[in-house]
Amino acid sequence: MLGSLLLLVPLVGAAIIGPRDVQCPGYRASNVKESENSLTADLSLAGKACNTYGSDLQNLKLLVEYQTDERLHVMIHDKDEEVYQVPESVFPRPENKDGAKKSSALKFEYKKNPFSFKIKRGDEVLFDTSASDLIFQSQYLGLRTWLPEDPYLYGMGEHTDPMRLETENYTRTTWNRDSYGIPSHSNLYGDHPVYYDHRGESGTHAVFLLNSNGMDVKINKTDDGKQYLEYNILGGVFDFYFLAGPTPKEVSAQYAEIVGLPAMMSYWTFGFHQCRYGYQDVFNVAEVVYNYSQANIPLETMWTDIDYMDRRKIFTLDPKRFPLDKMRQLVDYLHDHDQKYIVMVDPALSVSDNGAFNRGKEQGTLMQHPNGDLYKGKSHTPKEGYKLTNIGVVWPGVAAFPDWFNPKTQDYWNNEFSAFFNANKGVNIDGLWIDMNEASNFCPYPCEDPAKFAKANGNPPTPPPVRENPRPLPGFPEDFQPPKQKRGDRKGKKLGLPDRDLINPKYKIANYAGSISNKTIDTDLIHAGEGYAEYDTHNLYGTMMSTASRNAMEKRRPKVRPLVITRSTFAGAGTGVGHWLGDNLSQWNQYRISIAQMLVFASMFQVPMIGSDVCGFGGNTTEELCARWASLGAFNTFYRNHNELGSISQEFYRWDKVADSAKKAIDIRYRLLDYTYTYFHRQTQRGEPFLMPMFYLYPKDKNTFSNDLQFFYGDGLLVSPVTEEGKTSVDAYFPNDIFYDWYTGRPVRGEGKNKTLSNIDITHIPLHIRGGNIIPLRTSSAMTTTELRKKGFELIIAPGLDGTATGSLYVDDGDSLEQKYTLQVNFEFKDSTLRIDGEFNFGEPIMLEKATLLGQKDMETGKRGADDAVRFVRKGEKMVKEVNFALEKPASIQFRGAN
Ligand code: MIG
Repeated sequence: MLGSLLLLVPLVGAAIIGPRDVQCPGYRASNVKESENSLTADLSLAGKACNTYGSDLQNLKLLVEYQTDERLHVMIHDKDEEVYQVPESVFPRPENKDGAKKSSALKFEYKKNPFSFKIKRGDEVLFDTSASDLIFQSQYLGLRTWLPEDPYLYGMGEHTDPMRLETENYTRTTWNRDSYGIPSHSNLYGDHPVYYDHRGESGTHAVFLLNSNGMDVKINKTDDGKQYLEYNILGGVFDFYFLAGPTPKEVSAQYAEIVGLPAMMSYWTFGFHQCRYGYQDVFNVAEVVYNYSQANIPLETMWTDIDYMDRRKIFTLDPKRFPLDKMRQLVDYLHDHDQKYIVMVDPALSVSDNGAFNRGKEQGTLMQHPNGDLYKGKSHTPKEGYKLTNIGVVWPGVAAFPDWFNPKTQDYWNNEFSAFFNANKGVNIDGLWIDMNEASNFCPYPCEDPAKFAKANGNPPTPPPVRENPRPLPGFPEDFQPPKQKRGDRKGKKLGLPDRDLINPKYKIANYAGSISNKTIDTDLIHAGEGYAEYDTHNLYGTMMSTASRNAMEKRRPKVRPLVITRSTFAGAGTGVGHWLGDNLSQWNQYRISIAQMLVFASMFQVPMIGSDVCGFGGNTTEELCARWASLGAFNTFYRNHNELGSISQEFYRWDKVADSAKKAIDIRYRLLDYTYTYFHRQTQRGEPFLMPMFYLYPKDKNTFSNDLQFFYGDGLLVSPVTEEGKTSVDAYFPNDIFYDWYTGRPVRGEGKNKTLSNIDITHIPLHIRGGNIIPLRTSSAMTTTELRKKGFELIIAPGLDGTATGSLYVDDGDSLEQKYTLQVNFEFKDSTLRIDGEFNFGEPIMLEKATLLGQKDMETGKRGADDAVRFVRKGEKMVKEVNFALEKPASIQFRGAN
């Protein structure tokens, strides 16, 4: 009894100390200057420093910019700009456009003493920092905003909690972490410090805090019941972007303006992918490819995990199990059959490898501690005087990590890729899978730490940073002038304050892995280049590896869109790569939560290429779970079956029912592939999301706000999977609107209530077309996407309650970064007439063979159209075609390109 009480003491002591719980003086605003589109002020500490988690900074600056009429930028930073800021090289800042205070949808209001501010949209207060005094310390930032009662908040990833965030006693920590089993209420692989706040009738907005430091965002109520959200951050500055919405779709698009529009993906990447950890040799891999073709299940891409490496060393092949000549034959085989191949690359380099590791060592592209030691441990004696900077133990044993901040690392990485993945001599991969880039380190902290010792002794002293000219020198040449600053009077280098405890900051974020250096790279490591600390940039490691890898892939195949699937991400990752949701388990709750995860990444974080390990990664799946997941996965943009070493095999052909489910779902997915491609492409152009939670399309219908088990696959399709084990029915919500059953075409009038859909065996997934949409489809599916592209098109016209419908179709060559020929057409159905309008600028003829109008009394004779061929002229000539559905004729319309 006594023992357990004693144990509780330190826990209570460490718990929940936020900006409200410590008496800090806050700041006072002075020297306020306002212009049409900005406001600046000085903030000075309004009393005696409280120095709770480091020392309070005396002087801060406030910068408010009306960047667009929907985007307000509010920044609070140290006067000298020494405090770390996310480097522009990793996260380019959005352009400050022509927003103005007068026309802005958002208003900034402030109080001078103690300083606090409010963000308003009309009369609606969106953000109000008067909830606490502002704290800005060397190793802690604290700020709390009031929120309305019972708020609907989303985002703040990566996590596996319900899509709508909990509002009491809830902490979201961001600190990228290798997180096997993806437990709920823990920090996972990526960092996306943005939350969406949906307020129904009054609209949606988002708050993005551009900060890469570790943080706890706490959502809770005060003792007297007032709702708040609170930031507790280990460093950096307050760099807020407020996005006005007011619709959820608009907020997503506004967020894309900040983090960047997502990358377009090749047509084939939407095909089905098969992977597992534990294919023991190249034969095993070939066998799986063969089995898929025998089972008549389309397999677009085969993957190989770290199994192919020589004792887990990157850029090597196991000479016995995955010998080069056989690997090349395997890849040739796949390519001959219009299939693709992908392998994994980890960041860590084995120190016992004399290939890539040695080259990195020679080129100095591996991480080093400030004293130049690559090895830190007594047991790892530096070889021949070479001081290896290396931190950990990963798969290949003792390992070093590339330093992405080093300007030489990109070349190093490019060269490794072009040699190992050489099309003529190496493994000619089509896409890339990167893992362990949080970065993950198996060796717990302190993994042995000579750096600490050296630091204590001041050996060697760190040289002062290289200076840029700190002030203007009138009359001197340009090179002597300080670099031009876009905003404010930026003096410092924004590299981070000196004399911080980079290992054990006083404020402890709720990192699931314990101390911030545990199971990752030591946070006191100083990067090459500018000299950023890992403490500040930890959350950027995975995304920097992503960029370097995408660049390296582009180098070896300069014309095509690279596919890189990464585990660790930061805000903006979608501009270059896709993400899989990591090491889930073959369990029903993880099947369910994968929907929320996918939706949040795709719509709110702008990482639209997204999917979970279908059938589950860890543990053993079951026939039922795998069958259900095979069809759910078909409605993830990234659709891959993946499994852990040691688990039972789970390729779709292992069970008849699973094979049936997969075949049916892939058939639908492939027929819809150009619909997917069209709207995915739209997201890459405009930021308008493709995969969406229900409330995105029904933002005023409260019943949709927390629904994270159904979702929209584009504007036109509602997916309502069965989500409970042992069930063949699902209570699906249908908003007040008209829907049509995908399989029968029968109208389903939504009434703002649940409907029970029943008799759904495990090979089936409920799917409804949303009225108001015209869906372009291939007339039939195929075994590969290459074959699929040869099929013609048909349209399904699903009139909305007002009798009209719209849709579009985008077609390009499917693979090139630069497109010469594209087809972009819009469809509109109104007054019994289908109008086709757009640009036909495409090399090959595209056939529109059929159009089906839903909602007719007799569905069979409901197929109407015109048999006159529609000819489209090449080279961007405008085309317009009207098809009268009053004609009682079977439809056959042809888009013909060339003559
Ligand atoms: O420590 O490469 O999330 O997909 O199969 C585990 C082996 C390393 C973790 C990845 C998983 C992959 C596995 N990797």
